Amino acid sequence: MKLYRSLCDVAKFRNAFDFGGREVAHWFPGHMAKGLKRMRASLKSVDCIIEIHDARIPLSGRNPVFQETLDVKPHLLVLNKMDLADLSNKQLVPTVLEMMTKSCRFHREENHNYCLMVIGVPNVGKSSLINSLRRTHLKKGRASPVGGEPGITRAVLTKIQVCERPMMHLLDTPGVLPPNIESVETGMKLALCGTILDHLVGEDIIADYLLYSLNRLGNFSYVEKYDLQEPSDDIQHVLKHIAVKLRKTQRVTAITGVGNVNITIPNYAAAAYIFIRAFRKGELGQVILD
Ligand SMILES: Nc1nc2c(ncn2[C@@H]2O[C@H](COP(=O)(O)OP(=O)(O)OP(=O)(O)O)[C@@H](O)[C@H]2O)c(=O)[nH]1
Ligand SMILES: [Mg+2]
Repeated sequence: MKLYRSLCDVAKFRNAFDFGGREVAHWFPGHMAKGLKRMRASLKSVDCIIEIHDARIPLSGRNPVFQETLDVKPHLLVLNKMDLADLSNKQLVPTVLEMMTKSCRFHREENHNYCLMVIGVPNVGKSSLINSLRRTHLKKGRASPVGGEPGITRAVLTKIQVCERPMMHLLDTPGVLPPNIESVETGMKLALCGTILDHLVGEDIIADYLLYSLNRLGNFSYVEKYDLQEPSDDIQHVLKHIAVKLRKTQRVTAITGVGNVNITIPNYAAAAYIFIRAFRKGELGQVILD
């Protein structure tokens, strides 16, 4: 791997991102408000809450609304989307069991039938975690649909068995964002990690924020991956290389004074889509944005 991080390289990068007067992304559709209400209503039958976080945004990914409205103890925070996720899955059942049996509220001798609620912002892997626990402990297939876009789970509180001894059910819930996201920067990190629908923020700006973040963190894996000469802070330049390398170009006809000419231009929108997806799949390396 080449080492680009000379003083000269660092100096040429932006040290702040220009949001250009953008407003905080707002995505709090009906299913989130309804979901939150139903989650609160079923707290009485819940023995433990598992709150899933995207490990890349341990701070920005926290939804303060959960702390305010779903204040049930025990409450376990799980950092998902990291390589050790499989390992933590296996440890999860013994961990929550210990938490529940130690907690006064659930010190009920006769209760060996546990109900846990899995909460988190959209697309962090709540349903994946439930499926994975079910696979590990019951050797059973997928019970909850999973997808690369936020807002896959909309049905409120589907109860899924994940373990036989002890009998444990998990309640899957729709991902919920805070109704008011703290700042544009927090919103951009949430968008980059796929918790907000891309078109509500704009893939062009998400791609630029990704480039800014990679450079800020000295992560230049994109340079070799997309055949650039050196790191760049110019998103158009980077997207052009991505488009050319992956043949995302368009033939257009230009009208000139001496007749029509066919020219090939990069498809910047397709390149931005590819750049963002590569980051989300971990192809640009592991990154902590906070
Ligand atoms: N790289 C990586 N991807 C993961 C991990 N866990 C889940 N995913 C992916 O993240 C995406 C979202 O997973 P889901 O389980 O649908 O997330 P969710 O929190 O249930 O999402 P909503 O129902 O939309 O709120 C899917 O593409 C999963 O394959 C993980 O540990 N690492
Ligand atoms: Mg889900």
